[in-house]
Amino acid sequence: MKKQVKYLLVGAAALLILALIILNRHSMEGQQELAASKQLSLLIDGQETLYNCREDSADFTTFSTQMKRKNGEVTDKKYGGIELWTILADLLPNPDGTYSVSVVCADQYEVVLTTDELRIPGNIYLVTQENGQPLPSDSGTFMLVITQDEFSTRWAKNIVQVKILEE
Ligand SMILES: Nc1nc2c(c(=O)[nH]1)N[C@H]1C(S)=C(S)[C@@H](COP(=O)(O)O)O[C@H]1N2
Ligand SMILES: [Mo]
Repeated sequence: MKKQVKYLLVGAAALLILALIILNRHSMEGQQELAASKQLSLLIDGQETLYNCREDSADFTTFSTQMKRKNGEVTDKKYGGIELWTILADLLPNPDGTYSVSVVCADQYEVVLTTDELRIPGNIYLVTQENGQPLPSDSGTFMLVITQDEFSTRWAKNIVQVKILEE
């Protein structure tokens, strides 16, 4: 009798462990899917929207530009991304309005953009690829690339949120 109870307990414990393993595997798959789907938090006039970046979108383009550090180093770069204004214009309540756009990074680095410069074609991109590969880890999932600035100081790496406020 006592032996049977023991077997039952061992069996129940084994089932519990199996259930936990399966549950854990599912939640890990969920996190991997989130990372792979490349979501970015947009705060538009105080309201949060999750933007789902699709690299198979027709708006996704590859382009070449130069990274110009303030120390004089110039590096040729090839990125893949979507023009930030293409993304925002679709989501803004008033696409013809004037907004202040602030790009916030994981290290609290913050870059401010005007609607005028965002509207210049081929100027400001939200990039997710370098040389056809995901960005190097220090650049994060999303990075800002500005092709018409004198230096690459505002190429925000590791973007965590874009805050947009109508002026
Ligand atoms: N998040 C974040 N992005 C950043 C910076 C930073 O300190 N933090 N530095 C900027 C500067 S000054 C330059 S020149 C470019 C390239 O930086 P790197 O020299 O580290 O490659 O990234 C820009 N983006
Ligand atoms: Mo820099």
